Amino acid sequence: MDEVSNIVKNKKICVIGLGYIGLPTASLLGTKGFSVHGVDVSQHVVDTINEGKIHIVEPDLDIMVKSAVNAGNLKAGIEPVESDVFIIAVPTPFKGDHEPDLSYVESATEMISPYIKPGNLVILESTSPVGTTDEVVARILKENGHDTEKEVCVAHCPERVLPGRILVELVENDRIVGGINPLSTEKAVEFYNSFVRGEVLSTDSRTAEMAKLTENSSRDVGIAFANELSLICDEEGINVWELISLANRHPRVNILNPGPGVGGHCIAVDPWFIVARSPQQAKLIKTARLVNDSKPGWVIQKVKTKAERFKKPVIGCLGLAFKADVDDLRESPAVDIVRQLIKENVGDILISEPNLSSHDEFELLPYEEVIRRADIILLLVDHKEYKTIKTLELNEKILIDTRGVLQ
Ligand code: SAJ
Repeated sequence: MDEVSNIVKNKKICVIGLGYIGLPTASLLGTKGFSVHGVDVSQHVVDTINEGKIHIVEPDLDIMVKSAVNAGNLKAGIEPVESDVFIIAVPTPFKGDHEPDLSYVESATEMISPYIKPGNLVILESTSPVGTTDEVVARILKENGHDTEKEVCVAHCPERVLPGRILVELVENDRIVGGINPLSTEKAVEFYNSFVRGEVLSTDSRTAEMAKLTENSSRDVGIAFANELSLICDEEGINVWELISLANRHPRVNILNPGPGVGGHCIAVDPWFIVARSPQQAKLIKTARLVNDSKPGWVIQKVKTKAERFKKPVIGCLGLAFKADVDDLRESPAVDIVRQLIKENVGDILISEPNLSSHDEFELLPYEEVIRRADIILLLVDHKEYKTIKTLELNEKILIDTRGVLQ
């Protein structure tokens, strides 16, 4: 690895998109001695980073950004600069009827195109439908006059980091690297080997794209199974948490946890990229998405049924984030549930989210106050703070625990 590091050290890296993947990647590379230029469309994001500060919450990211900026190895701007390696880390959401929206990938590719020279390596890290690296990124570069057969290498290396553990996983996780041709694969593998401690596995770009979608679909299908079990157990009067912990004592069974639905910008999105291209074949993957997407509606119905017992019910909602111990509300089922309860005027809604100090839309209260004042306690996220709540404190209150924290 040292030999490879020497080859790529001092190279210039341009990272497009300074969000949850781009910023940690840019700052990590900066602290490894690369000269990194980060690009973001938001002037606020650019200014924040150039001050050595961060605009997202992720453990230790502030320290890493500060150290890369202070060392002079990380600068941000709204335009790219000439570099040796270009990393595209922009969002790939879906639009309309769950069709992939590749407009950010397209505009990022157009944006870097004037700065690309022979010998450069372009890497797409954004999670993408099969074919994107070749049919979108390489195609646009070719249309702009670049020779992607021999002179400019293009590869996909999907990010696989878990929010909350991004900086650890960026270095420790194995990476899958797939080029649009063998030379591109070789160059991209060499690059990742210079800063990744995990194994760098090589394949072609289409398999790399499908591998990432497969990982997240596999988790989505697993969670859908757990969520379906929770509905069955509710009908049967069985505690699903006890059931799963018993079933998981089998040496070859490992059931995931039910919850109020699947959130975040990855697992609730990526399986649709497979369904969009293979609608006839991807039956199980699509059904899992529908099962998980229907869970918030089921939780809302549960709350409404319990609320009927009260004249003016006070409903205490614990948690807004899409999962435990993060401040990220993107695609959060908890937010959808709270919003709907307010919209339908189901009762007085009190909300706690210990990872946020305030929120534009919701008034946030300390969770102790929410518990004290509520008739119905709706636990939506398994934040560590809530795990310290003693069930005795809940007295006669009605508990709807979607995460099995207070069982
Ligand atoms: N969830 C459950 N039950 C579980 C596990 C998760 O309901 O047993 C819910 C969570 O509460 C959350 C959602 O699923 O709402 C997703 O959370 P997560 O922790 O499973 O995953 P993400 O979205 O934070 O990160 C995933 C990771 N993928 C896999 O574990 C296969 C991560 O490695 C990827 O890099 C990331 O997606 C991504 O960016 O694609």
